[in-house]
Amino acid sequence: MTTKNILVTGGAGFIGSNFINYILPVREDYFIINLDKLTYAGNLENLKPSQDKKNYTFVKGDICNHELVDYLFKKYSIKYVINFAAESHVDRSILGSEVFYQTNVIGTNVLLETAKKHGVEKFLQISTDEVYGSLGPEGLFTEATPLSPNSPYSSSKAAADMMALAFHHTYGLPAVVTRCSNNYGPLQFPEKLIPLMIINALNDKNLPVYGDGMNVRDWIYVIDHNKAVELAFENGIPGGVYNIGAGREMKNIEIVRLVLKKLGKGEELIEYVKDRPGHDRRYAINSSKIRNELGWKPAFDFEDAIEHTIDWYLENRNWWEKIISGAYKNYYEIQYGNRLIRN
Ligand code: NAD
Ligand code: TDX
Repeated sequence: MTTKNILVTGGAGFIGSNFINYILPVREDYFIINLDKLTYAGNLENLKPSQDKKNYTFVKGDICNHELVDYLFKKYSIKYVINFAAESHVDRSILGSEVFYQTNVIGTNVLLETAKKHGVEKFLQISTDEVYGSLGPEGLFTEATPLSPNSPYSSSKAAADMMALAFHHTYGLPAVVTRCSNNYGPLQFPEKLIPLMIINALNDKNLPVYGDGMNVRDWIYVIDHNKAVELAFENGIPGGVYNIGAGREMKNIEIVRLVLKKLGKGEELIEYVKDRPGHDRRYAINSSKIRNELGWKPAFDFEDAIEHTIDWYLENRNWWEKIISGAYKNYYEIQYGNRLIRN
């Protein structure tokens, strides 16, 4: 068995930690070096199932630190990269964009330059459907849809995607880009719609719905995303882009009502608040390329997986109570204080 030494960045966040916990038991040929800065969104508790595994190690550090990244490539003879690391929250990018460009653009550039220098065999850039901008009521994003990002977050992700593809075009770096829709599942940081609504409802706090609540997102269970990541990493064609989506469009208000119903809470908790500036109206993904070329399809039914997700937050109060009583409190006050609540 040939071992693949893979630098996984951002592996202490929501999707990255789910990826590591999912992949290590099924891929004994992977040795994962998880490089994560442990920002507010990084949490080593997420990695409890993996932390003692022989084929796993953790390094606390910044993907923008060129020296450190180069040292890790040498030390672990890294030939593969999966770049999950990012500042990932749109609302935070609206409050302040600098760290988004730092990590998502400069950090990705450091990884690409170092990967080029060390002759990596695959560089997977984890991206998002938000790079395509916003859809009207009809149509789906395909890989040919022009990039038209609207937020500081999505513009930084679009820059990183284009850089990865430019490194393939110019230097032959075997880079692949995946663009996934909105994820949900265990271990998602409570700033994102679904965990925020679950936790507020459990605490009998108002559920802040932006604008008219009719914005649409296309939801995918995080393990389905990560299975697609595994396929794109193993079999994705260098220079290729793969959209990932489960075809489950929901209006935000439908998600909020569903959460309340499952928790047996009343709709009087819903509070319509001032809209997110520049709020994209609708995202929806055509994922036929990855389905046809790489044989991926989602395995989880939305109803079951959302129920499992809600149960996970009910059973893991300790995980999120620590978060919401810490630095997150300041962010919540700024984001949902007088500035946002009601027009
Ligand atoms: P997250 O915010 O939960 O986790 C991000 C992780 O990156 C954290 O562990 C954080 O500590 C780490 N990180 C941040 N800056 C870093 C730096 N400079 N150096 C090293 N580590 C750093 O994000 P997530 O939701 O798990 O998203 C992971 C990736 O997937 C991101 O690239 C995001 O753009 C993309 N994505 C997310 C979604 C979604 O619905 N959450 C959908 C599509 C794509
Ligand atoms: O309190 C809220 N109220 C509300 O109405 C929050 C946090 C969100 N919303 C709305 C805004 C969006 O229309 O819910 C929708 C989902 O919001 P987020 O969870 O912030 O996700 P989104 O902005 O769609 O971006 C997410 O999906 C794509 C991730 O955060 C990105 O990292 C990913 O690239």
